[in-house]
Amino acid sequence: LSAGDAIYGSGYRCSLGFNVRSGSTYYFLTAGHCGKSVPTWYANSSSTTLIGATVGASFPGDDYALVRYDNAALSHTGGFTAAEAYVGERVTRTGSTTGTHTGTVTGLNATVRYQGGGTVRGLIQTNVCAEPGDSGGPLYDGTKALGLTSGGSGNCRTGGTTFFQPVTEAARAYGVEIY
Ligand code: TYR
Repeated sequence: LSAGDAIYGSGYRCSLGFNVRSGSTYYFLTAGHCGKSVPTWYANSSSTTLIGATVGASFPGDDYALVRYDNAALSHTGGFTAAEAYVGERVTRTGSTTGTHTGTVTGLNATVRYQGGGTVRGLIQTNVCAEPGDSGGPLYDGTKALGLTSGGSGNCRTGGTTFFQPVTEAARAYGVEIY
């Protein structure tokens, strides 16, 4: 699996953020609000292809989760290096609902209070659109891994504002390396 692919569990669909590793154990990062709701992830909506278990999730406050690859038959493509986003940076987002969209970083260290509960701090703000199901998917600049899709407003027809969890903080929290 690779960045932006659909992941399924407990009736939810989210998106894979970035593949990561600790030694020879492979995982991926996704959104914390996805991980909080789903203990076991599958690669298909019929839940016949296991990916693995959510082994950590942080939401609210932050919005990141760690999922282990428990199915050795699955590939886990890399190619990214973790980096910090900067204001004005041209960025790209990929997700399982709306595919790939581009835009610009418009702010850093944003605080968002989501409807339905939960305030998340320290987010990257962008004018890239996203929609439900894109959550957890990657924000990147070329091969620089920047963020995980958290939430926002608008849509990919009229445009939107989307907030992202910085990946550096998530990788540090779990002691894993983006590759
Ligand atoms: N939070 C949404 C999810 O869980 C993702 C999303 C992002 C939704 C931006 C709307 C939006 O404007 O999939």
